[in-house]
Amino acid sequence: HPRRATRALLSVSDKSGLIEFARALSGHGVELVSTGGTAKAIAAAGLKVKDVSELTGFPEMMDGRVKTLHPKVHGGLLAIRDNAEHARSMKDHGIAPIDLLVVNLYPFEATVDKGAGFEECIENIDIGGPAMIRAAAKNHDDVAVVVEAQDYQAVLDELAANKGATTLTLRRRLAAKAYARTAAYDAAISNWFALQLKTDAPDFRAFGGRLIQALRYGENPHQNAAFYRTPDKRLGVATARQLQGRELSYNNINDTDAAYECIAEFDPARTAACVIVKHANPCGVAEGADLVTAYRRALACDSTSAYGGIVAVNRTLDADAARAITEIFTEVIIAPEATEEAIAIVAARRNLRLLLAGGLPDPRASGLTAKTVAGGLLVQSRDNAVVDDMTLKVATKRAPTEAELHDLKFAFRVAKHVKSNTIIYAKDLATVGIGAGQMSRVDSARIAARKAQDAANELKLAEPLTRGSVVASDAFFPFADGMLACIEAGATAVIQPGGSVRDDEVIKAADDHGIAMVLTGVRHFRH
Ligand code: 93A
Repeated sequence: HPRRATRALLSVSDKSGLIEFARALSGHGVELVSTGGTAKAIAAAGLKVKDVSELTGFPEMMDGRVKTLHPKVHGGLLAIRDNAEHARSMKDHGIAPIDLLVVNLYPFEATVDKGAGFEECIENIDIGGPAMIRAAAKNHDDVAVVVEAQDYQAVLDELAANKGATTLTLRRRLAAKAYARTAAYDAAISNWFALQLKTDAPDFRAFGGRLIQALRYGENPHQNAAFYRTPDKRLGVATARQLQGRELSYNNINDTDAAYECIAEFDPARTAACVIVKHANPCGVAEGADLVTAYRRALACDSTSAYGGIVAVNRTLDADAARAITEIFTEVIIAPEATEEAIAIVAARRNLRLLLAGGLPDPRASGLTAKTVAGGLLVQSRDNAVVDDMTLKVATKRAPTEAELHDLKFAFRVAKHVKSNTIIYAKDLATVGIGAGQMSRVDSARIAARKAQDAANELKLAEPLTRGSVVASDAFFPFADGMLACIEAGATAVIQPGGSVRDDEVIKAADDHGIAMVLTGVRHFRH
């Protein structure tokens, strides 16, 4: 499929490298056709060039808005060369083939970046350029399309190597690039346009996202914010349907994401489960025979913090669960689906947001997460490690009982979704104490135990539920002290990654107290 380049149409805003390229094309016997400014530049260099208005029989008009939008141009780009009917149309209408298209677009992005006003940005939306690029790329069997100066040399190399012809391989590569360019160009226009409606929203085009909505404010009222959707189709807060309630805030979205990512760890075919999140950390997580039981058990862990929280469930939200959840002030409910009855119950709380995600995301799926740092972006693969896939190693003399093992896995599953340093006490597949975000693991262990004591006082229990619980730590215990604090709170079994230089010391302390300890070999830091 080599194709001789006999006629080239050049129409470029960025004229760097143009003259050298045009001269080399001329040298290969390629006829040059060009739009106004480009033709002028080529002619000024002493090269022969035909003006596109000579080709179309129409002047460029309306401030250049209409210059190449003509069948003589688009027919020349789109005609299939070895199609008899296309050839006849070309002959009937005097359309000459264009074998090489060289276009770079009006500098829309640069115009926005330099802070130009509305009208100037609009005027820099290229119409004819993308139309020609898309036409030539569609017809890449016969036409080569170049959208940036970096590719001039590759074309010249091929013409030199193939007696003035291009190969299909190069034309396909150029076509793929051409569509990437027009897609990015239109994305830039649509993002800019959306932001015109809310001018103080930050522009995060760098993330390649599409604006979902400009938010009222960010983490605090003096910060501007916007919500973008990325090409990642993961089910969750960005893809969910909001059935009712007030507009989501920045913090709502962040917290709802934390809740839904955590609940996705609980396979709905195995168990019902509920997660309550406050300030991006779970404050109660529980499994149960049904959603309402799971919710009540999750709530019991820390009912004080649950006020104004985000509730996520892993099965279709039913009426009983909806009724229980709406008993206290809740900001958001997110579920895969909801029954008509549950939707009606939630509707009585007009401000409460109800989001239906359509399903649960796969906790094992790969994907990227990003976090900004000053002047940069930190990108990493998602933490998609799941405790069920880990090889658990018993490190102590005593192995955990079956009940302890179930609770240990439950606690480690939750620990993945709590900010480090994380200590989770669990009993009967419910959290009974959560220690989050402390700079010292010992503090997390103590805070979680104290919160369990508070819950016991509120529920008028004789002793905190940490008595006879199990405990999970998101990372290894650097010293025995953190684990000893857990034992003091009443934990009988421990799950942790292991790998500290003092593992021996930690394991010996566990053995001294008759504690069972399993090591996962996998860490769940979350900062
Ligand atoms: O305003 S346009 O969208 N209308 C057109 O018909 C058209 N054809 C080419 N802009 C159009 N172009 C663009 O003109 C090209 O994409 C290129 O960026 C620019 C080159 O113009 P000149 O050769 O006059 O400098």
